[in-house]
Amino acid sequence: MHSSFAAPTAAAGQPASVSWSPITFDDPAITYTLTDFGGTSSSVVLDPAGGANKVAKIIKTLAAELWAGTTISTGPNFSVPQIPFSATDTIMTMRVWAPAAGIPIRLKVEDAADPTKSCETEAVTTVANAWETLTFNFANQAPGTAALNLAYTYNKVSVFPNFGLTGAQIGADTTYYFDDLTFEASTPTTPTPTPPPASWSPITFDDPAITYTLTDFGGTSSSVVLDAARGANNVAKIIKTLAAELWAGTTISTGPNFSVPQIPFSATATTMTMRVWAPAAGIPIRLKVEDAADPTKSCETEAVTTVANAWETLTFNFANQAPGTAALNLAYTYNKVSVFPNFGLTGAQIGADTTYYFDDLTFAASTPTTPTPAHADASTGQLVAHHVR
Ligand SMILES: [Ca+2]
Ligand SMILES: [Ca+2]
Repeated sequence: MHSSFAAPTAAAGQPASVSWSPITFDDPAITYTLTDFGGTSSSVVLDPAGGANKVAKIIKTLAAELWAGTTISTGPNFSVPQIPFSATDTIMTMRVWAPAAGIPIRLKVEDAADPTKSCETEAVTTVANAWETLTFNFANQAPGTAALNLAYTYNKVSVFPNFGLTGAQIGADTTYYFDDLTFEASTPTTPTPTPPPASWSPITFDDPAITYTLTDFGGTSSSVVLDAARGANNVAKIIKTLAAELWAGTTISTGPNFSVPQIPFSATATTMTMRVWAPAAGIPIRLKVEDAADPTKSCETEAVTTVANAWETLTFNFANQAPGTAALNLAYTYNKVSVFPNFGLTGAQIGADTTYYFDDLTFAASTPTTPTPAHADASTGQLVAHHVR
């Protein structure tokens, strides 16, 4: 006997209401439903950073409306457990992986039973192609949208990647990842006060407390990737594309406004070193330092690679500025750094995309910094894995 339709369990009443818990996409007891609207295409996938962690992948397609998005639900009728907003608790956080910095991510909560009751707010990405945790304060609703009303039940949530631009305006399918949608309970989430200026330390791309930002210009394409040669070591990968200008490069920053901590140049300490992996020997690598607040204050110098497809440590002496560029001025603040792979040749002149890796940007203090064991990567046998990228 096949009884096709189970009667709605009206008499059974509502299940005990489930209390809110973070949406991780990892609980095997929970069915995560992604409901697209306006031209998104979404699915639950493995974390693009690797491992067994599951995340939501949302593609905003070329055909997407400016308001395209995805409802994330774990219960019936596109619902989630009621989000326990209160007068003092109005914040959710979510981990976001976006293709660029500066992209607005809108989050909307509403009453699953009454779409007229909603609240929308936005946060803006600050890094490209890396996870970051964005904060959504529903006390700061998006302009032109309803304020949070604590008398309402908010038990539905939707995310709108790059809200306000159509797929056509963006010009391509763009892919986002989301994870760990979390309600931030009351231990007051005061934004951490701006810490005192950090002092310079080597840029390793490995400190989980530091957000490494790679900002491309002139036709590079960069990301922080694993160094297959050394296990869990992270490095910066910079592709100088076929379309690149001769001055294409990438700014490496760890602070606001594309900054790094001030580089402590002195009359006797003018040198930085950086580990470089280039596709050929004889390639000029230009390094530029400048004042993050004043681009007219800069100094550029170059070093030339000596090996192909292997790590080497290059030395950049800013006392020897590149011809035609400004000399080092010790009265200036140098707290911004950019690297220009194969400076002086366009991608077209090079004839192909070319890929570089950089790591361990280090200020060489007057006392020579002896390499630490962690940097002893000259054993060439470890390097083979790079060829399989
Ligand atoms: Ca997850
Ligand atoms: Ca590293």
